[in-house]
Amino acid sequence: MQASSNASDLPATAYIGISQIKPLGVKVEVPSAGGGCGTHGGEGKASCGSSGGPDDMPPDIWEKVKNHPCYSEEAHHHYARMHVAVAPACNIQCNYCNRKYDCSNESRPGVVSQKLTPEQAVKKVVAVASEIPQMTVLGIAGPGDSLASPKKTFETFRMLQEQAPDIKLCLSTNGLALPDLVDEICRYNIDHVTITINMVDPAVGEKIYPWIFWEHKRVTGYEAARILHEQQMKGLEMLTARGVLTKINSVLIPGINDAHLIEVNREVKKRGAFLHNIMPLISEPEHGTHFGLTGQRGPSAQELKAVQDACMGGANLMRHCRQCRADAVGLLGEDRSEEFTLDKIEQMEVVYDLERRREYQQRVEAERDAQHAAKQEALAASAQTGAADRIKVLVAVATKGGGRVNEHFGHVSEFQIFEVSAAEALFVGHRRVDLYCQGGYGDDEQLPSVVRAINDCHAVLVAKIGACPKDELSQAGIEPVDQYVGEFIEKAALAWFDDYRSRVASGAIVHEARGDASIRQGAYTTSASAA
Ligand code: CLF
Ligand code: SF4
Repeated sequence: MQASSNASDLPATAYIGISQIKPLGVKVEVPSAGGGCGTHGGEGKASCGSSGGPDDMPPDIWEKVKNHPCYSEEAHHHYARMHVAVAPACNIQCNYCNRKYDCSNESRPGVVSQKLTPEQAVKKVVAVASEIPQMTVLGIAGPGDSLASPKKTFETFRMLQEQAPDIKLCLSTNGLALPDLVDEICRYNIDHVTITINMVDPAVGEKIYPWIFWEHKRVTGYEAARILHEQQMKGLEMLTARGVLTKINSVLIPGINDAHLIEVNREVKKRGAFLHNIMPLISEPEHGTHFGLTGQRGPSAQELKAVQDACMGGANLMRHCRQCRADAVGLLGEDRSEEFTLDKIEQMEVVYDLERRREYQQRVEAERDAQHAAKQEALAASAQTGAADRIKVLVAVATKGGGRVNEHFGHVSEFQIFEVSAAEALFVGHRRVDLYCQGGYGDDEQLPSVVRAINDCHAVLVAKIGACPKDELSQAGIEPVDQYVGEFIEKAALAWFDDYRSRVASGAIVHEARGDASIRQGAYTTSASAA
């Protein structure tokens, strides 16, 4: 195994401010894939990312990701995933986790409503898939570590494969037990595995992991982090060799691993990771975690984006993660788990109609093709106007799905954020907010928090907006835009940007940089997701 510190041009343990981080700009050499059952190794995967499409990757890889909402940014506008909480145990301790809550690796801190047996879990998946034909992926992501309870995890996958063979299987793990279970993962055709890797240097790791449970005893400190690191790297290499698409999740912890995540990105790319998902630490005292209780803060929106941008050129980035619950159901950013409690499933008449699911998904594909064509058309039009300037701005978009500007400002619980330039409109994240519209009336007390959440944006694209929020946004320097109702997002964002540039060029307005924005902690609360 290559020592992580040798591969970096930054000292692995040195802390530098996020503002000092520069984009990588270097190509990392990718070793050829190992043998085994894998047919696509590191180099094939590394050329494509979550925003890639069929033109950016081999057809067999596209087949695996095209309707996986986490592995394809485009797919997440159309397809849903669900998690079943069958894996309660964990074999390590992370300083951002409280055992009473969901696994923070793949879910926000929040109590899992119901832990399930494999039989209950499969029943629930079949019921959800019957009701939500765009639900294409089952993930096991806790509430502990999926591979710390391997019997329950694999039994669930085995039974589901028999009953709903079209559903893709996905799991997430801290990686400690991974090398021993790669054969099982391949046996059940689990094509998507997430490993949470927060460090590639045990000196950084010991600040994140107080202990691991290893070979029947508790190991602490540097040694614990060293073992975990070695298992994670070994597991990733084994998955790559077998052709399993692997995503790496990293929790960005300011002052501990922010600068170091660039090196993590390099190391996982070398080992064939398909995607790297850098997520903000969620840390509040009321979560009862070590970090929450000791005042460790999470990053701001600009800090998160700076680290993500600095990793461009390394492993491809996922930026649309919603840090969802270990029992989440629905599109990313929505949670329909309350509709599918065990009691409710008992009352449901469940018919698993594979044909209906296929027909529905064909209609979704037609919509995606239209979205793709609209984006290409808008880019071509934008190119013709000549991009003499290098202006790049963020815009917030109100959408309820389908990749269109189709939500009222007052009904938004999450804005999608696009970075727009003359050359492209790129999805770069989302911002959770409290609903402005409460029971049919605008709640003006919510407006400052909405402005704070999108304060780094130059405009907000909405289907409709009232006079009061319009004024408040304008005063804050954020342009409310409601003339692109129902348009595909990229097309609308590029069209607005063309107009913006021409106003700047004519001197009608002055282009100015925006400030920072805050990421809402404990993002998915009931009040925000209700309604
Ligand atoms: Fe679930 Fe994770 Fe599979 Fe997705 S989630 S096990 S890869 S199906 Fe997705 Fe949720 Fe982010 Fe995870 S949005 S937390 S990345
Ligand atoms: Fe918690 Fe997940 Fe870390 Fe285990 S791996 S301690 S469940 S965050």
